[in-house]
Amino acid sequence: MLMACGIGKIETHQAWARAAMKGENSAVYFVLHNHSTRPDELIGAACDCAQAVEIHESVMEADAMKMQPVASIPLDPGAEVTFQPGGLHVMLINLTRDLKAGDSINLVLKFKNTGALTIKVPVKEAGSGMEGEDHQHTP
Ligand SMILES: [Cu+2]
Repeated sequence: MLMACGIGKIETHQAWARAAMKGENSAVYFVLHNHSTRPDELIGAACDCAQAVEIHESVMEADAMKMQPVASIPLDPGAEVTFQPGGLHVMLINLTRDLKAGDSINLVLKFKNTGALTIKVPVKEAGSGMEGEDHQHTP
């Protein structure tokens, strides 16, 4: 049997969080990769840097970008799911401190089978042109 790096677990690649000030919202993006042979499911996230953390998806609706909460993300064996500006993201709601480029945060990702996975996420300035999560939530 071939030995593969990271087999049997879930990994994140290319994680980054958007720089924002205390009291604002921010978002975390990454590629989620299920290296395991078992299905799993992302069921939540947490960070001590924000009052609430939710999984969201940005969708185009009648010419306007809207965000909607996503209850969970199913991960088939080998699945890769990309969280990116304008799509899926982990929303950091009401930051309890400034997130400046060069800082890092610890994000806890909660999985149905694997349990909690803590990842270190570098904070970066958002690139121009790919904004999507800057607006406030509409009720
Ligand atoms: Cu959002």
